Amino acid sequence: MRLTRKGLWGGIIREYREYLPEIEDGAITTLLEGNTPLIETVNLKDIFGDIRLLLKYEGLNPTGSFKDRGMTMAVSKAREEGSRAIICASTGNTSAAAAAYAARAGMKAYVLIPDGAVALGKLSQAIMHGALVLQVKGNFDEALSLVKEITRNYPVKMVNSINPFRIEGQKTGAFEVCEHLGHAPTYHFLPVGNAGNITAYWKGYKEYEKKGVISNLPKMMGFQAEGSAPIVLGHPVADPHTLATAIKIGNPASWQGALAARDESGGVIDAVSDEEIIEAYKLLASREGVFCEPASAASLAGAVKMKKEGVLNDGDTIVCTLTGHGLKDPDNAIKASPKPLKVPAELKKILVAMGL
Ligand code: AN7
Repeated sequence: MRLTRKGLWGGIIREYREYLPEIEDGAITTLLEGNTPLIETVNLKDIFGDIRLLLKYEGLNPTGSFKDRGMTMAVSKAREEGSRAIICASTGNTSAAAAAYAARAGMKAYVLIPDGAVALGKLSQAIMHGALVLQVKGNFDEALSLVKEITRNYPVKMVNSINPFRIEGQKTGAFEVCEHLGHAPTYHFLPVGNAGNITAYWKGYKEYEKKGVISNLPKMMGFQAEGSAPIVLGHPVADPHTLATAIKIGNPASWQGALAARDESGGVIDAVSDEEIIEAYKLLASREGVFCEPASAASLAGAVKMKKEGVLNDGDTIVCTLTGHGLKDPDNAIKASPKPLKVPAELKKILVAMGL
């Protein structure tokens, strides 16, 4: 196990090559994703007591989400195969990553996003990186069906997480957690949308255990938003709802992967309400100084819920993956917070407003 590293980080393909599908040097397309911090929480003892709680802050990837880990693999492989164009349906973050990595590879990116349901930062990224952005008058699930149809008939490479290389790249998140801790956590909490990431983390943990890098496996704890919780309900949701637009998905592509992660690890797939998500979102920003997007906070909201239900114990080590950066979704941040005070440019009035 590499508990310390020498030299500069080379991105997940170069760092974890022996654990990933083979790939030609010349095809590697990287923005040096990965190597994100595992931040120990220090101000949540009133909620978690003697539980050790750490945050895997994936918002610090190059395009601000965990999608970069999968996208470096998917785009590099597409390039190796000679593809000239990639396509995805997305609730936002996949489109941002696809657009950036396609730009880097000199490829065309087509992204289909649900009209009006993608956070502002993500939309700005896809546009800035030069993707053709198609705002579909429908939801994510409809957009994904259309993408599948297009890739069946045209030479455009699908980079949604149905593409197995996406999962391969994303499993490196689990590797990093093990290296940082020196072991696997007791529980690993994740938000669940299309369920690719929980599938990928579980694959990563199992591979490290098989290779003898770790000797324990975590229980995988996936949380959907209450209005978009097909896996919890046991059937697809035709018209999913949640303010956490990243996980507003009614028919997850990796449904079976999520069930396997839950059942093999002895974990849980459950739901949290939008209110619980916003509470966790504000708690992280205001108490820990860590800003994630609403969907990401479903992981912590899930941990709070499990603590309240008596599932977690003192001495447990818990990791919550914070999948995307808070700056992705400025509208929800502003909505969740008190309005800044407007003051005249006068010292006296400012001092009064400051309570001095
Ligand atoms: C911040 O970008 O599906 O369960 O199209 O952006 O692996 O789908 C995003 C998903 C969690 C859920 N947190 O992960 C997309 C997309 C954030 C996300 C998820 C997403 P999966």
